[in-house]
Amino acid sequence: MEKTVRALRAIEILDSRSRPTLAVTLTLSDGTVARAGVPSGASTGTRETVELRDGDEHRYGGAGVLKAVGHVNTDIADALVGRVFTNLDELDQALIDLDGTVNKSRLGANAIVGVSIAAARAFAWSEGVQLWEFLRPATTTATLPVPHFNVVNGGVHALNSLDFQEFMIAPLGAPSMAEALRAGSEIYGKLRGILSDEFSQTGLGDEGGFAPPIDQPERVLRLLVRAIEDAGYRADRSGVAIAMDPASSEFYRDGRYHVAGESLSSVDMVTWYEELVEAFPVWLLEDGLAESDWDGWRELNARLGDRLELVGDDILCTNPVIIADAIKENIANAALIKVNQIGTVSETLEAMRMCREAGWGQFVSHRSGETEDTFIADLAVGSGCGHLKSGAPARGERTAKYNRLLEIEAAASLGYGLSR
Ligand code: 2PG
Ligand code: MG
Repeated sequence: MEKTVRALRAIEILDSRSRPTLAVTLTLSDGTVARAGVPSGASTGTRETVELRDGDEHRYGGAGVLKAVGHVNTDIADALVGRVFTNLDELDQALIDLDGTVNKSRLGANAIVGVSIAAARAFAWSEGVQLWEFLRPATTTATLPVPHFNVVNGGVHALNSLDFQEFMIAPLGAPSMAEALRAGSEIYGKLRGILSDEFSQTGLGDEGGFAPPIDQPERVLRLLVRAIEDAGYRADRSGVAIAMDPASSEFYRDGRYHVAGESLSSVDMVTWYEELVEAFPVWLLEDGLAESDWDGWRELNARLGDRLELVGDDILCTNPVIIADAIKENIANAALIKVNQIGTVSETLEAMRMCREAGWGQFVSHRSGETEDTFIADLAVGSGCGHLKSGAPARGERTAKYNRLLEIEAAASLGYGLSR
């Protein structure tokens, strides 16, 4: 496969939180045109690659991305246009070399990831295959992932006083993607009713989940179990289970976790999680401890690793170098996978390969700031990783991914779910 880039162009658009981001369009010499929208996070790991923002307070409070747009349209276009690539790795390596920094801070990881995603899509289409087929490593079986619907939002994603950032429902026992989506939507609807009976006001968070005025995680978990059962599903791993992302780096200060009105040590946190897992059908815990608390993570994995999927997000940043350390140190059993944390599709696939070979889970994820781009749906299918989170079963930028999964399901006969 030889591909020549004929044109590359970026513009500044808005993401789902009304902040600027990039849309990138890449054209190949065979006429294939592909576009990518760049996601952006709020609860970011300190070792994520650098998202370049203009810092001009007169535009979007400094959050403009015209510099990153300029880098795509000048430096990157100059380096790629007219050049022949035989695979995506080569193109991604050209981007990494051109940037020349370890954290993609010169050109901006937001500029680079937009080009990488657009290129992956263009290469796939130019080969006449679906994006998920193009992304599938030779050794894996493409699978429709269990959608993890984030139905209650807190932390930095919402204005309520709930410290835990995400409470997700996961139809592990659904027979298909279509039935999983139906379960998510029906439970979301029941939850809306329950919350409107209990509270005079319930806002929405950035990922489309409800943001009720609750500060105790136990109370949210009780409401979720009720909503799952009211909708006619079993609240357990054979039906609909629960996943949580406390995003605990956000409330970790001076070696303590300042959460739900208390100040807890990492050991206290692990004990609390053990109690929650006893009392509720929680099957996955992401960022249960902070990114700098490696000793805490080791303890967490030793005590809960055989009962829970323990996913590292802020602590791993989809970074193959950090993931290699984490595997060696045995501090978790799964990694969150966000393409813009590391900045290219090829490095993301490498991070996923390392996890797969170590027997670790890979949980593909959106960001709190999203566009209508559906790349992650194809990534989750092609990698066969079995699960994906893309927010609530509501709001266009979230449902775009779930609807793309329905499209894939309708067109190809693939299995659904986690094999583990
Ligand atoms: C997370 C993500 C996505 P953000 O913490 O997992 O849900 O949030 O994009 O704000 O980092
Ligand atoms: Mg997270």
